[in-house]
Amino acid sequence: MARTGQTAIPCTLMRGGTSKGPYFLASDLPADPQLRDRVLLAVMGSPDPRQIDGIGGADPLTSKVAIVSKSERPGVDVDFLFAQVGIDKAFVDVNPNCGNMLAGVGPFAIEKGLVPAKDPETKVSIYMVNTGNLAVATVQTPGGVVRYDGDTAISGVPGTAAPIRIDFLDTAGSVCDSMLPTGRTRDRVEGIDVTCIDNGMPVVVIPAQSLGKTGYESPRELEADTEFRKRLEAVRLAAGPLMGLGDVREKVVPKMTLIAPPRAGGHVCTRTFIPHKCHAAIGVLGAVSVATACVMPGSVAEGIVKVPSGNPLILSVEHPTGEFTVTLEVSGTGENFQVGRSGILRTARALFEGHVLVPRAVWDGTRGNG
Ligand code: NQM
Repeated sequence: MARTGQTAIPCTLMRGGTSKGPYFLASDLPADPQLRDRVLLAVMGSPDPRQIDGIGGADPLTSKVAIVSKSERPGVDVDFLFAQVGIDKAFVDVNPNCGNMLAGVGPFAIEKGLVPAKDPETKVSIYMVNTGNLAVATVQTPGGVVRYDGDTAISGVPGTAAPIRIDFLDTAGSVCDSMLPTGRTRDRVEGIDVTCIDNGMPVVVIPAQSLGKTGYESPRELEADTEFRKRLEAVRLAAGPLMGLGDVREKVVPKMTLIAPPRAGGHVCTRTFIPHKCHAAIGVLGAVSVATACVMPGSVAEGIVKVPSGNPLILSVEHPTGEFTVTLEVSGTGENFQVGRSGILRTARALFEGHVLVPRAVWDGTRGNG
C-alpha cells in the first residue's frame, strides 16, 4: 500500500516471559546506534507517559525491544541486543540485559531462518550483546516448526504455553566487574546491610525489615509509600558507585530487591524495584542474581532464606504474582563457594507479525553502513 510520510519496518510483536515488545532483525534497523535509538523511541511512542503515538505499553515491562542477528562468533547461533526504552523520558538503555525478552529470541530466530529447526527441539545459542554472556535456549520444534502451545505455566502469564528452557553459561559480573562488585558479600549502605550482586543483573538485595517493611506488601502499597521509595532510591544511588556503575540516577540498574522469609512454599519472598516501579513478578536475570545472593554464605539472606540442599540447587523465589524457579550449579564451601551455570524455564509467544510504521521524518528507511 502506498503511504506518504511513514517508513515501514518488518517486526514481530512477541511476549517473552512476563515482558512484551517488538522483535527486529538488526538488518531491518538503521546501522547507526543513535539513529536506531531515535527510531526505537518513535516505534514505542516515547517520550510520553501513555506512549500513545507508538506501540509501547506504558509500563517498563512492555517498553522493551529485542534486536536479533546471525552471530559471527564461533559456535554461537545469534546475537541478541536488548533495549529498554524510556516511557516518559527519551532514553534507550542497552546496559542491562533482559531474560524475559531473551525467551522470545529462540523462536524468533528460527522463524526468521537464522537457525535451522530440528525435530523435536532446537537448541539456540545466544550471545547477549548487552552483557557479553552466553545463553542456550531449547525451543520446542516438532517436525521442524516452532511450537507455541503447551502445558507450561509461568507466574504472571495467564494460561499455559510450550516450555523454553534457558541455560545461562557465564553470567557472573554481567554489567559490573564481578559477581560481588564491591568485593564483599555484605555492605553497609545508608545505614543498612545489603548484598550487592551481579549474576546476570546488578541487584541490591535488602532485608525488607531493615526498611520497615514486611516484604509481603503489594507492589501498589510499596509504590504508594513515598518516604520508603525515597529511602530506597538513596540506597540505590549510594550502592551504584560502590558497584562500579558510577552515577546511576539515569540508569535502570541496579535493581532493588527486598527479601523476606518465604510464606508460600518457596525459599525466599521478594519485592523488586526495576528500579523505580515495583515489578509485578521478578526479572529473569534479576531472579538468578537474587537466588545467587540467597545461597551465598555471608550474604544478608542468611537467617531469612531456607537454602535447599542438593546440587544443582533448585530455589523457588516467591514474588507478587507467584514464584520463579532458578536452578544453580554450585561448588566449594565457605570462601571457596562458587556459583556456576544457572537455568530457568520461560514461555514466549508471537503475537503479531507485520510492519511497524515510524514517521519518515525520523527515518527514511536508508540503512547506512555504520
Ligand atoms: O532480570 C525487568 C523483566 C525485567 C528484566 C527489569 C529481566 C531480567 O521482567 O532478566 O527479565 O528488571 O527491568 O523483563
